[in-house]
Amino acid sequence: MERTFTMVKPDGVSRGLVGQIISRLEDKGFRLVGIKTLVMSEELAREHYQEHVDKPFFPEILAFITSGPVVAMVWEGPEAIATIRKMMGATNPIAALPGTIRGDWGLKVSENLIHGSDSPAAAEREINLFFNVHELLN
Ligand code: D4T
Repeated sequence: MERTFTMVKPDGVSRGLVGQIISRLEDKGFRLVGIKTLVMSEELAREHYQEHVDKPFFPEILAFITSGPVVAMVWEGPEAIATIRKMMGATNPIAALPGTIRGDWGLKVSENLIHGSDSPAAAEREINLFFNVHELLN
């Protein structure tokens, strides 16, 4: 059993794709153990994307990710981190395979619908950044 942090980004929320994204993960068999909606502050965005703060595309990410509500979730299941990354598809939706979330619904790398933790260390850090222990199911 593994837990991972997943977030529907502002484009996915404004396009009304939250329900379909949750359905895909539920249909696969993962268990939703935490969920909340929020608008990310600049401080939270800088913390969340700490590995990207010096990249040239960071100002664009920052403006986008704080531009509207996101839906933050924690999912649980076998190999949840790698499996959900596979279901998300490649970072650039143009390269993402059909059948993946980004491959079916996205066209722009800057608006790629969903974030998912990419390692156990990232999952633990991101879960703790967005949720406290009382907001997650046992
Ligand atoms: P996230 O972190 O959002 O799950 O995306 P990935 O793990 O798939 O990809 P990433 O960390 O390399 O990129 C973080 C975030 O930045 C946006 N981005 C990325 C962008 O706007 N322009 C770019 O050139 C790249 C590489 C998209 C995702």
